Amino acid sequence: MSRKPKQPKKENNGASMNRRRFIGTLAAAAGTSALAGAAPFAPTASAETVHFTSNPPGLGGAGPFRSECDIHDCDVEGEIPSNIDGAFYRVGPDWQYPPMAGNIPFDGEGHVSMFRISNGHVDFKSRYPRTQRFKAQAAARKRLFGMYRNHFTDDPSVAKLSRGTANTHIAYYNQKLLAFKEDSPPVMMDPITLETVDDYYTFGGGMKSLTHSAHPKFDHGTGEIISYGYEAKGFATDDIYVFSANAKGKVTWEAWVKAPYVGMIHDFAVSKDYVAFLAIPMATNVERMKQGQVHFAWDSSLPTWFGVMRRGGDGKDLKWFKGPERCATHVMGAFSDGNKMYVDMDMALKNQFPFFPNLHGEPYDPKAASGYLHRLSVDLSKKDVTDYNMEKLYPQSGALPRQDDRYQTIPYRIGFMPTSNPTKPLSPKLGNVAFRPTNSYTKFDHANRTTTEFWIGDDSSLQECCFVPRSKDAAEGDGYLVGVANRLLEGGRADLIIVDTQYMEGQPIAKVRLPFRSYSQVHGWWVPGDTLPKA
Ligand code: V55
Ligand code: FE
Repeated sequence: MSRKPKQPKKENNGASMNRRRFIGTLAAAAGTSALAGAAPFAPTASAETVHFTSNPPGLGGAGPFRSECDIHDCDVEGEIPSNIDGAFYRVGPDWQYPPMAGNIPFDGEGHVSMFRISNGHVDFKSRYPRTQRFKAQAAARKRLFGMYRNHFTDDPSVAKLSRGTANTHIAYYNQKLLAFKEDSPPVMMDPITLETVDDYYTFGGGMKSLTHSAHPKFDHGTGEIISYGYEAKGFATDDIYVFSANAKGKVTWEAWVKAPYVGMIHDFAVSKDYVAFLAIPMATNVERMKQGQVHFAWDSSLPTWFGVMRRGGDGKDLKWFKGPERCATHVMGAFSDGNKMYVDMDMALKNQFPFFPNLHGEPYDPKAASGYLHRLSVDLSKKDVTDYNMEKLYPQSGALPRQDDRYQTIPYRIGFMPTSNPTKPLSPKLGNVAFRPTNSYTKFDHANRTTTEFWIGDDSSLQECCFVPRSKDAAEGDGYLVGVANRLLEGGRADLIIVDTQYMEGQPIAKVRLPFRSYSQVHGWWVPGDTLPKA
């Protein structure tokens, strides 16, 4: 089936908008919930009117932003050292049109922003990637795609288009940005202008998978990308495609393997010698999809499976090791030592996504959804071993762990993660909030299992951070963290925060003040200025 860009015919066969309000479920990290209830609306309103309910589901409670904008010379409080030169890119969902009732924050159109930092100055730019989906909806002036990863709910006119929203992660590869959604191939963007260059990038046809993960890994030395797709032969297939491509876009290795069951495989791990996957009980549920629901439901009766295979091999050696019900989404870092493979992930007992339903009707349990860093490991030389090992590394709870990305695929020592410190005060000014904001970045040193913490204060919530090396050859973890903070007493207005990793306990060295809230990031990526194309 060809999914090359094609504009659908302009026809008016979409269902009229359902204006019923629904419960807006938000990110676990910073959720509040809106009240459900029927909202009366004027019967004279046209079905084609673009109108957002007061609270469509947005990550972190952010409403639709929808503004593509440029700010030349942002307001900077503090001083940005001149050794910070590069671009911080971030992406997150930002509804283009009002979502179908019951849809979830993860289905908003990807919106990419860039903070270009140089000589103490910051220029900001934000653009929607022109996905096939975005272009079709813009032309029709309405929503054409239905529920999260559910093609059964789409307008028939878009059946041949890529459903990808490019809303999850962004990375720099071969002088271009790639914006990812795990149900489709990447969307390629120009790193200077943020214009979309290719709405369906397949490594020149070299990538055989119909999907591509949001979490490729990069070999810092060679620029090689190592990546995969799940449901790789199409909807609800148990095929995983693993591949690598050199720094110039040529696929140099590929293997097809099978998943133990069909479900979300959001991130993976790559070491010098091995590739590892964790299959979690977030199972693809075709029956529910046919009833108009989202792609996944959490099946607590399923085990987890940790699969390890040789990197560069044919995949026949892939072995799945069993574990109990757990939710884990992101890899901080991974490494191997001879026959032993180690993968560090934040891990929780139960479903961490309030907006993905529990199959057996259990209510969402925020305590069981709290993630803690765990080290998963197996010794591949022990032929009779059937289960993987799991060690809890630290007491801090959090999500979205990162590392010094120069250490992807090789032994690493330093990691970072947004956390919430339960011992810090909650500002009475925040009112009676039912949640504790994520207001720390914790630095983890695995060499001695120590931590240091940057705490932003009780009136802010922090999004994911990215690490910026102090210089090209700075020691591991020596540099800065960049990340967006929402100021909760200012309607969530956004500041880019810059923290020195040697002075985690101090104040940010600089704050880049945006005059608005913006959308919430899922993931971000730092690109050193000397590797960017000349403007
Ligand atoms: C994640 C995010 C997604 C998704 C699946 O853990 C998993 C993150 C923003 O979309 O579709
Ligand atoms: Fe992710």
